[in-house]
Amino acid sequence: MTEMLLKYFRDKQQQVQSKKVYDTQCPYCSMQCKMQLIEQTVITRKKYTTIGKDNPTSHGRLCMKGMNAHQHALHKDRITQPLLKVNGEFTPITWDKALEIIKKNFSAIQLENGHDALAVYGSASITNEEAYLLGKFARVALQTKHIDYNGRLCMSAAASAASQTFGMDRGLTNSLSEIPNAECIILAGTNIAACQPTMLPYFEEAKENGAFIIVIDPRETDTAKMADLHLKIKPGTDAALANGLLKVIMEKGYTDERFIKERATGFEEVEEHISSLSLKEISELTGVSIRQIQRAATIFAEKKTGMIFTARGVEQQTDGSLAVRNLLNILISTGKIGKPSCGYGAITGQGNGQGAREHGQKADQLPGYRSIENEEHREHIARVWGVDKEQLPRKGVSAYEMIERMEKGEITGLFLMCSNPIVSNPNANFVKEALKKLKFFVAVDLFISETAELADLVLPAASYLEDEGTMTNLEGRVTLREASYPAPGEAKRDWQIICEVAHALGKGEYFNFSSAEEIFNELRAASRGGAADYYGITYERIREEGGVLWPCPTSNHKGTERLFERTFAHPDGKAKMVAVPNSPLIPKEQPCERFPLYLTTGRVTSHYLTGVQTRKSAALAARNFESFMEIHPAAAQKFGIQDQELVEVTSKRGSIIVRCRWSAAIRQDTIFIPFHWADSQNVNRLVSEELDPHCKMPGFKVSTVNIRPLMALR
Ligand SMILES: Nc1nc2c(c(=O)[nH]1)N[C@H]1C(S)=C(S)[C@@H](COP(=O)(O)OP(=O)(O)OC[C@H]3O[C@@H](n4cnc5c(=O)[nH]c(N)nc54)[C@H](O)[C@@H]3O)O[C@H]1N2
Ligand SMILES: Nc1nc2c(c(=O)[nH]1)N[C@H]1C(S)=C(S)[C@@H](COP(=O)(O)OP(=O)(O)OC[C@H]3O[C@@H](n4cnc5c(=O)[nH]c(N)nc54)[C@H](O)[C@@H]3O)O[C@H]1N2
Ligand code: SF4
Ligand SMILES: [Mo]
Repeated sequence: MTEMLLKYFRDKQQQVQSKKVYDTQCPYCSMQCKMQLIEQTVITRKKYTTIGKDNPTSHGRLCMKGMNAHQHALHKDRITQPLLKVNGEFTPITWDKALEIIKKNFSAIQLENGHDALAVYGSASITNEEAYLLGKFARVALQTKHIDYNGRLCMSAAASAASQTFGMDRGLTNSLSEIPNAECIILAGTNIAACQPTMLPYFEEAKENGAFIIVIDPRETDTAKMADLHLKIKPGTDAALANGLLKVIMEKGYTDERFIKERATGFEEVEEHISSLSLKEISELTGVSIRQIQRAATIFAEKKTGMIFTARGVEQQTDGSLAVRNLLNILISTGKIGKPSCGYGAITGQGNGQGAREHGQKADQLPGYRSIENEEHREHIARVWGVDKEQLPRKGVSAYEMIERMEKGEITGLFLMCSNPIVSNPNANFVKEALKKLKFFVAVDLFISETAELADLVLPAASYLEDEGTMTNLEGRVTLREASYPAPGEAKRDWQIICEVAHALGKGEYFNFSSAEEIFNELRAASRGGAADYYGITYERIREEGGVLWPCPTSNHKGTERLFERTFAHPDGKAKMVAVPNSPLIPKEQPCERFPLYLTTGRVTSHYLTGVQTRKSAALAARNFESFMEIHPAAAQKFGIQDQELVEVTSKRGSIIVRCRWSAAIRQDTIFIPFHWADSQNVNRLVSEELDPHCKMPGFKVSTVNIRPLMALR
């Protein structure tokens, strides 16, 4: 090799060695995998790679979304300045100007239409500090009762079920490390292989140890492929299937009498109700054979240890909270809770789906999982905040109900942080029209999302690479996302934005924070003594221990791995069982002549939620660049639809156009469409706006539709 070439390679090596490493956590799901962004500078070009980092939950694993997350954060479309809409076009303005405009418009709206005319719509993708601060911002800076968040569409059914049955809602009652020793595992409406890929090894290990896995899903997903028994249920009938399982358990004498007597109330009512039901009817209703119901119930009951996991398949139903409660009835009846490898897991969705549902973003909630209608709770929080208890607003309404109030003109101003409701809410055409009616709308986002497009003012936020704070993962483990990458342009951290708006509104004295840690220390005090008690958790401890599982009431408390070992969290210490009807009082849509098929919706591995982030990631978008409809070939043929053909899908509420994908994995009476795409591919244009009366969760998983080949339209 010539001297020149050698010199070239030596120089090149040196250039590559100018390398920076940034710690963070994945911006996507509830596993909150720890990761590092490696920035290599080669001459003037920067090259990025994301690698996993060891931690007690995902042990260094990453899935394809995590590995490519930096592609959206570093994307050229990130907004870098506040943008004001002038004559229909976004124009960059200064932060000072933006804050002045917010003050002027928010004050005018509240003067004219009252305090509650302003709404705040938050998110479970922001940190605990930000979720906490947003709740405080609504109650103290805006003094409005109208605050809710995207977690309403996600965790509300499971949260309501666990709170009612156990007296407390932490997604997993046991730590993940107990899964490998469970002898039977029921996975109901959860597609872990696609949605929490780095959690899958826990179940694979259980299987290697001989566990019997039962999957309940209308589709044979990659998760269902792992099952020993797949119950290919008719959408929306999980409550009835759980009744069937309970019937077998009760009639075969598999109940744990002692556990029920000592630890639960309501068993007799459930038993009486179950004895009035017919297994044959349940089998017809659910599409699951009597033999399969018997087999599933017998195996679950006979094994010494067993766990049940649910996710949105069971929960995003107009009877989702009761369906979950009925699955919890099974755990209690068989005494499989509060013991090693026995318990429940509502598999949390968003990165901070757990923490963001505990500290006051919900319409009826104050920090520490307190109630805004409870006088003692109000007093505690008023004291921490230094305000008069009487000044704290009362409870507001859920996310979709706030949108209904926008449509009615009762809510005329909106502060939206980290969500894309015109793609993620049901009945999307209505949602878009409602948001258009607002007098003044501020959106805080990384990008001009489909919803931000409608805003009067868009504020640029920092991403997961740039914003430090705590995130509570699906185990209930409070983790610390270290993040030091510089935010682009004038983008600010969400907590800074909240503080600055509060200052502009003259409420600065309650929002004097100069770091996320300072906010966390106030959150700790606010949560103290509440159901979700973080008081004993500090940044220092999280750094040392790699995360702390709540409840953790004091600094020498080690955190709580397994819940309910001796008592449940209700005042009498007992779990509350409840009799659940096979079908809800307000019936779900049923296939008819006009709309002959069930539509169910959900996710694919390569995209995240409304796709604003993952559609900007070249590596992820390449895997699925457009939406699709999964349909059984036999059903497709009945409708004259070829594989890969474009189809129009229509419901009572609207229609969309997507490509057809034949797949024998799905039931013949059901089609599946993911919700990661917008506009003419936005499946929520079709989805019913009916809500679960207990928790206000929309029924995303059951609507009815008609389909036809697009060619036939010509
Ligand atoms: N790749 C990816 N991962 C994600 C997300 C993402 O968007 N993409 N989002 C994150 C978030 S916020 C969430 S909430 C979770 C969601 O995680 P999951 O709830 O696991 O995901 P879904 O695809 O919505 O639904 C799960 C399964 O429910 C099934 N299902 C549909 N209807 C019914 C029914 O009536 N009964 C039963 N038993 N099953 C039914 C579907 O076929 C699907 O396989 O994933 C998180 N992880
Ligand atoms: N049909 C159907 N609809 C569903 C579901 C379903 O299964 N079926 N699932 C529901 C569920 S479980 C969920 S969780 C919801 C989610 O629904 P959304 O909350 O609407 O979804 P996202 O795509 O996460 O929207 C987040 C927005 O915030 C921006 N963003 C990302 N990070 C940050 C940040 O750090 N700060 C700020 N300020 N902005 C940021 C993103 O660019 C994006 O525009 O959708 C629900 N909708
Ligand atoms: S999407 Fe979830 S499983 Fe995948 S890397 Fe991110 S946090 Fe981990
Ligand atoms: Mo979610």
